Amino acid sequence: MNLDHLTSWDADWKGLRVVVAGLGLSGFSAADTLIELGAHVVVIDGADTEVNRSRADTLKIVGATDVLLGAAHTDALPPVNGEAPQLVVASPGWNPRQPMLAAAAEAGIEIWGDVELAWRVRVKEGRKLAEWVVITGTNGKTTTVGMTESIFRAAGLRAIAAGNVGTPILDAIRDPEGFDVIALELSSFQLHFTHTMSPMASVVLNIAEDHVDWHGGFENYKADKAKIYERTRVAAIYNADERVIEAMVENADVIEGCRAVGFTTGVPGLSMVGVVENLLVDRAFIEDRRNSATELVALDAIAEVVPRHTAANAAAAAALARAYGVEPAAVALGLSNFDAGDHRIQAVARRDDILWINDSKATNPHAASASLGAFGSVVWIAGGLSKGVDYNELVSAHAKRLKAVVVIGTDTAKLIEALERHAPQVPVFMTAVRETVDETTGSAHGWAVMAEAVNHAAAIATAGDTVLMAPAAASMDQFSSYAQRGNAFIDAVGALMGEDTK
Ligand code: UMA
Repeated sequence: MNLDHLTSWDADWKGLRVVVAGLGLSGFSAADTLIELGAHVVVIDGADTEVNRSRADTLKIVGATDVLLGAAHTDALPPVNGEAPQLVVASPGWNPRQPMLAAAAEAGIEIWGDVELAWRVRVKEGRKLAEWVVITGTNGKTTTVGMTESIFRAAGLRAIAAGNVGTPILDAIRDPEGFDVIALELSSFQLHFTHTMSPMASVVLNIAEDHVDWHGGFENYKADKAKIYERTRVAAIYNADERVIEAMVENADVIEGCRAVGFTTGVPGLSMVGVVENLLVDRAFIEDRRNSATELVALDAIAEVVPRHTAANAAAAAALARAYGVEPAAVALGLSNFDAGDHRIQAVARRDDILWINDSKATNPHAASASLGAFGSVVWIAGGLSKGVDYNELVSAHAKRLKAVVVIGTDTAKLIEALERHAPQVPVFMTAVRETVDETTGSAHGWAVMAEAVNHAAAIATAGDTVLMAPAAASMDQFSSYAQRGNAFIDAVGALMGEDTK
């Protein structure tokens, strides 16, 4: 069925037969929205858990046609009101090769993500229409989206950070007061299922191997990331230090008049935001950009220590905000106000000249590389769900600074192989591989694993060392999230030190 006419909240959604795949954050918001629009909605989710059962009850009360929980329901397309569905809305965690989605594609049924749905319903009579500035990249997305939101707020705008950062975009869209601007973090999964979005400004922060399993290869991953630039209207912003990203902009089909704007941590060329000495400066959004640059903010006003990747994120956020028309003073205020939050290169304790760092947010080699590079002699706690990535480059680049490695996680063969190949002299300590799922709640909790890892590290580290928990892998094999993994580390370090952490 052709769904091209469904481009506003006020279009005729009534009676549309939709299957929503997934009952997590995005699936719930998509189903709830579609029901409100008058569509017939069947929701399916492979997990028949207490949380899902309670969400299912809520959706049924508001008018879902059906909610089907359990693995048996995810293999085939369910009918909606006895007929084939006309649309499938997939949650980002669903792999396009998963049997139900593959069947939908085979049958020629459109598959949207919640972002595509949100783009189509963002126009509603009587509600403020928000501009979208959109952000992707392998690392730094959440920081950049937060910085961007902070700048917009400093400029007095009603702004929100939404998308992969945690607040589903449909929740932001349906906010009764509406927003002037939405800073939207998009994962490669979300981009895969997004087809008609036309943002005001867009940026790819950086590209490195990640989520290779889901996409079926690095090339597919890059292609999905590049989709962010399609139909951009004002500024397609690229990392000027990564040629592959500039090429994505060159190849994108943007709206006429859209400019390509670079960001860099070096001296900016024409039409770039970059760094001169200790200042973030704009040579893109000013009149006389050929001959001059405008100061935005001093880097040391952003944080005490500004590693290179933080400066890059700030430059990207500033470029997005400047594309919207935010004044330099608000960029300075917004970046100074921004607080990076926990689990990203977070100093947890220092005792006997040993520094303990929680970088649980380092869920892939690229992110782990940024933090390993910041320290001298490191006892590295690493491992988890590898998501099919390769560790050879990471280990060979940092072998010299590794004093020892403590391995956690259940999917560590590739990491261990890389350590044997590129760092054979570095001692490797294994924690006992174990399942950590709590039988009553059904969720993972790796407290004991992390306590064991921290005790190993404590036995090895001496004055001048850093114990760095930057796993270069996802957490879900032994923890419920990277935040829980980080908290487990903080707790274990706290227990080791007695009361006197920090
Ligand atoms: N499910 C199935 N079958 C499948 C896959 C999933 O039944 O094959 C079900 C699960 O049982 C679960 C539901 O689908 O109930 C989960 O859906 P989901 O994994 O897509 O997660 P949501 O709760 O909808 O959260 C998603 C993002 N999750 C993922 O991309 C995996 C969240 O990003 C995001 O914050 C949220 O939408 C709001 O937009 C999280 C994430 O890990 C933080 N992102 C990855 C990353 O940052 O690296 C991409």
